[in-house]
Amino acid sequence: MAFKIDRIVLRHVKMPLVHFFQTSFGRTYERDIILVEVVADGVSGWGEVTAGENPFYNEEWTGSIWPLLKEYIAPRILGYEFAGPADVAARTSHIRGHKMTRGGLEAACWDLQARLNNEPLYKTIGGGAIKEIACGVSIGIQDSVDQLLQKIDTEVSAGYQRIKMKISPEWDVDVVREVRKRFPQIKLMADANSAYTLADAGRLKALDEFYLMMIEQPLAHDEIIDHAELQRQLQTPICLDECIRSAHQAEQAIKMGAAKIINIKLGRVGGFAEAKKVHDVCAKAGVPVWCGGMLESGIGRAHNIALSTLPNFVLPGDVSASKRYWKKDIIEPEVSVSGRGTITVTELPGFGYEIDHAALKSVTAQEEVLV
Ligand code: OSB
Ligand code: MG
Repeated sequence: MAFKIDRIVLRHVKMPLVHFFQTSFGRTYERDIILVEVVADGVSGWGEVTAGENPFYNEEWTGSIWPLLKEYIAPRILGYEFAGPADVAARTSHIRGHKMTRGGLEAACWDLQARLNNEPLYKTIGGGAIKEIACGVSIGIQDSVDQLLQKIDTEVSAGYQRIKMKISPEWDVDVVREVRKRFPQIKLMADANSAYTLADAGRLKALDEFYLMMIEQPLAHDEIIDHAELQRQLQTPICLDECIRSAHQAEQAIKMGAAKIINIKLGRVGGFAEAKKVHDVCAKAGVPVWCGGMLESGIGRAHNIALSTLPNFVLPGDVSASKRYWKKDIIEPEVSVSGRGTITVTELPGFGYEIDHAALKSVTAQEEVLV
């Protein structure tokens, strides 16, 4: 069904995390998130821009999103007659980078289409092969090893199917050794967020002894060639996150032997249309994928759930329960995870949850309507 967007509402929401989250590039206590609402014929679609508070994961940050949406993206979207959401990304493809911002708008258009069709978003994107999503958790760098062990214990007891721990040169081999000693059986992986270079290959090789499921993005955010070289030296499979911003890059990385597994993040690749292409390229090459997370509010989380219903999402993702992040999420009900570490996909139209407008209002710092 074709649509024409006559209004875009931007919201800046501030949501304190239940517990700080630390990666190799920094610590976050409170999320500053930009939400995008697109309105056509009185029906709203919702999206979330998944960029962080600082330009450290990629070039985007909370402050770059609003001006880009207002000055460059909205004028290309408002009033344009779209045959469908698959055509939205092309309207902003002349903009370099900033795929999370462009992708937040694109994802909102898919949600809009789902609501116009009165069907669940997973159906609109062509998903639905998986109805119960396998969940893992991502655990940040802690102040002490004891604190990390305690957190892992909590999440394993809750039923989560795999544990991802963040590593950095100050928090790696010795810490992973302690985790393995205490939890010899769990599915465990490590995410370095680009904290190493090829000169650290020996140090990374020391992780082989801990039979990790994978090591995620050890080297630079834009360095596929070095990852291929590193993979030749490691037994542990390399999973790429930051490096993969398009299906073409996924194809190249796989061909070069730079990745045996790929983490798909909806925002990082610019939305559902490209995420589906990345998924398909990987499926064709026999490379398993899983859904990454960016500490999303319920809106981005619900989009991730829809994405995770595509058939090649065969590994547990970083999509976990709302309560691990928020005292109160902005959707109703919150995303909850079963005792066997799964999320059941809902059949409600759109992304499958209601916006909790009172909760949303209470965390909104700024709002602007673009027409
Ligand atoms: O690399 O996957 C990452 C959070 C912020 C930035 C980058 C990453 C992450 C996570 C968190 O690992 C995943 C989540 O729980 O949302
Ligand atoms: Mg990562």
